[in-house]
Amino acid sequence: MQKKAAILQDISCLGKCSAGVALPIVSHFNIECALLPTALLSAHTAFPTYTCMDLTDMMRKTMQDWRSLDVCFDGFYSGYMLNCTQIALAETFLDTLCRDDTFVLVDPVMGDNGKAYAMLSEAYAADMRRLVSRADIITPNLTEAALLLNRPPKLSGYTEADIRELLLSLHAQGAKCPIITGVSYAPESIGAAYLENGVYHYISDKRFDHVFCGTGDTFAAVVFAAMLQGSCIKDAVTLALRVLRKAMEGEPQWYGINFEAALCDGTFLAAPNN
Ligand code: PXL
Repeated sequence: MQKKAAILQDISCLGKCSAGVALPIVSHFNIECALLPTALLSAHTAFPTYTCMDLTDMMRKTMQDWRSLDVCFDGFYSGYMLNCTQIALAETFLDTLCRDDTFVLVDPVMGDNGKAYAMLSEAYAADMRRLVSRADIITPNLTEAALLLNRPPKLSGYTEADIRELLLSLHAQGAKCPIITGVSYAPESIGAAYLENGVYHYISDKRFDHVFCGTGDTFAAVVFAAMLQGSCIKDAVTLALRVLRKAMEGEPQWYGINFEAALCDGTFLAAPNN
């Protein structure tokens, strides 16, 4: 049976992130996607100007409709959400439209490069802490890991011991399997560190200097889709890093990475059970 995934993300009409990245990637793994949009933006928030429509009411009504249709999802992946009400709706979604064995990935999108996004408040971070404790996998970057732990974000200078401590603290706070992205111990490489059954692992790939909105969304979408199709964490993370490398080779595009190139390269996204 084809797997069904629910994706809670914004739609950014210009720029490559969130639903614009998640839908093509997850579909590429032969997974049927249902999108629950959290917001509609004229462009993502890294553009100098943008207009944002809050879709909280639409989320509530859509969930009512889906419940009346008796739909139930094999996978749940949440990303950019605007407010605490949306986080609460995500929890209700898990309670009413998912099963106990639904695979859950929460990307706690709250900031990047040491800076919190505009929607962040203490209440938002506290509610996000509750949501991440419901997930099988969480994929914070270093800034988001610090925010989840209520610490000031630090940009660089992390040692392996620091990263282990961050992962163990996230785990102690309820995250089953935290994967921290953007971890670099050498100038030429960058990757992801994670805890699996309490054991530390680190996988890296080539580092690129340019920084793009949507990189974390691409990583999370590949890990989500590969694991929903049966990959282990190690294979899913390795694949996601290879996709990022392919997407960042060539000309830098400031509005987003070239994930399409990776999608068109058949060997990149060959999921084990497709
Ligand atoms: O990539 C995360 C993200 C998602 N959605 C919107 C964003 C960003 C990052 O800036 O602006 C609207």
